Amino acid sequence: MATEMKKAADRAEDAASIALIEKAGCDCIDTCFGRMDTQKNQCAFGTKGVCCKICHMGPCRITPKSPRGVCGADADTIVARNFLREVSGGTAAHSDHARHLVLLLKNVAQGHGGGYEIKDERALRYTARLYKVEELGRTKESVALDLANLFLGEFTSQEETLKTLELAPAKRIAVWQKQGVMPFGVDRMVVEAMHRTTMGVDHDYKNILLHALTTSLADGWGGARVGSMVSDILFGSPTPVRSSANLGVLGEKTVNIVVHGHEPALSDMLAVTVEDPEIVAYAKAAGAEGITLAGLCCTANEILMRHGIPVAGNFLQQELAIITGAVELMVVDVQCCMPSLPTVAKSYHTEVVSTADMAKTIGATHMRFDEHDGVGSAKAILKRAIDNYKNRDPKKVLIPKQKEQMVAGFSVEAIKYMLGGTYRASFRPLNDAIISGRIRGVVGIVGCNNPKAKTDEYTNALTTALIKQNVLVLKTGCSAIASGKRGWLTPETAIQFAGPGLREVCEAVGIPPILHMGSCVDNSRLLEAGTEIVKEGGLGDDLSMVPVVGVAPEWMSEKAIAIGCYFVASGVDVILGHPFYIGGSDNVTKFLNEDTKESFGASFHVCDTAEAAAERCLKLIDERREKLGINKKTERKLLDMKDRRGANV
Ligand code: BF8
Repeated sequence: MATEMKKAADRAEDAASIALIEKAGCDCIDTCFGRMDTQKNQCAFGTKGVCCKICHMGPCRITPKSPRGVCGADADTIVARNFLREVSGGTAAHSDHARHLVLLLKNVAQGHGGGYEIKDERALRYTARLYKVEELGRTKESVALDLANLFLGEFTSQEETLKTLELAPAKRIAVWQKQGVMPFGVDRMVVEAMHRTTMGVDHDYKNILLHALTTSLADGWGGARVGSMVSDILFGSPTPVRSSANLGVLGEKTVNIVVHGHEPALSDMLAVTVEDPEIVAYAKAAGAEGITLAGLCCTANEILMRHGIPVAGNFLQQELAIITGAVELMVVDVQCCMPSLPTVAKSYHTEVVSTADMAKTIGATHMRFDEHDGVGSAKAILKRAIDNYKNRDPKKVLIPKQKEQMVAGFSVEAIKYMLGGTYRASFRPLNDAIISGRIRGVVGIVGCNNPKAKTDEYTNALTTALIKQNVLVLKTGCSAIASGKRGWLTPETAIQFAGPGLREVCEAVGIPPILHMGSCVDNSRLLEAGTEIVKEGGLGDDLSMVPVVGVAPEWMSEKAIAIGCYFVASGVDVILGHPFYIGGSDNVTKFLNEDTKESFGASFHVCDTAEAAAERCLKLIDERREKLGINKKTERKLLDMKDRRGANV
């Protein structure tokens, strides 16, 4: 038993996950942690990116003895092609998510929104002005229709580059033009990526990698950015909201419904409908005290930011949520939903319900979500969960007590208001704090969990080290949830560990030193924040000059690769906790980790520990401060990994 406990404690940082990994062992449940052990001798060719199965003369594997595939492709071509396909997968995921939202906006504008509405008319009109869509004196519906049609063009445009690119600083656009990476429509870019990488087309690794960067820009300055903007219009722009995080949010005596996935249309409707008196009465009639709706992964972030719905956990807690034995129903839509969920659920009473026709899993009940009748679909799901409450077996229930308070909802607009007040909303105070050195720089920590590493450990250690060094940390995705689970997303908690300059600014403004900015799609908000800093002035005229860095410590998804690429192509250095599958090609590795510095002003870096990543972040920030001539305005110390009491962070 002692050995099992140690193993569980090595797999996750938070006590709730540890308790449930141990319970999984007792209940004989196969989880991703155990499967990681089974898979531990993972394919060395895949890891290096040198396995090619693009045609059926193969699969070919590159080794010193066989340096070319049957067609003659070398490691550079094969590694670059595999990489481009991964970037395209990530871009497609974010962008298809955005497309669904744009189509919903169009339906709402045409009067058949099925219970959805334009919740944030101010965001609609602001966005219309950004795209030069006439809005003065027009109804919100007619503005929304024009905007929706314009956004659909961002997917289908064949000959014009994306309009959303124009939201970037002028100097960055000039870099993209010079490098030839201005994307056309998202769909064209992804199709072209598949064409280029099919047998016998693009063999020049540099040309292939430039298309990877082009495709990623169609994500960050296309699909993802459009997704965040339309979400704000339809569901409301996030503003700071208090809630709680970790599996302790589940109720002992309530019907527990966990919503998991990414697209906010269904989850937002569930968040609204769960308060419907008819549904509340239905739950009480079933013997429950009420309903607890909680989120997992990025869907959690969407409804947390807009409704304060509690977060059950991040990516590696999806199976653990079911293992609590207290979840009546888990709703899944698209992305990051493990195919194992219905198998885990078989040992409990939990019903897994899939809702997107494009995302079905054997063993899950499929209840197609009909956006034309959003309320009806949401009510049907909620009632199904309530009907399942009677099947909960108290002997199988373990709800951990961990439930930390958190504040989320820091959209760029909300940060502006916090910094400058309602009438002078502006990034000026942030720019001034960076220039004076009270804030050393800004780091975006993003991305997933990965069972190759101890859940949340790297992410949280890095966050701690950075705020100690007066670095403001912006977070999205499962990385943001990691801070929430640690209890560090309130203005009162992490601030004790912040350096004096950062602390002073946060206390004056009333914000935490770690800002939860949303889901993975909302990484585009980090680019938006960087652009606001550039526009505000005093920190250079391009993103490649601002003292900002991106880090993906525990990443696992193709989406993270696309995000990393659009950050680098936008001039923001990116640190990875573990490398891409590119180690089989020195040329590809050099292109991404060195050459892009010359052409785009930023590159990838790999740091396998939080300490190394913290040091690299500070080095990169200080280099930019030096170039801006503001590095001497603050006392600089190399990273001290001890806190004020001398304890290791
Ligand atoms: O899109 S951070 S594990 S949930 S991929 Fe997935 Fe990674 Fe979480 Fe959201 Ni993003």
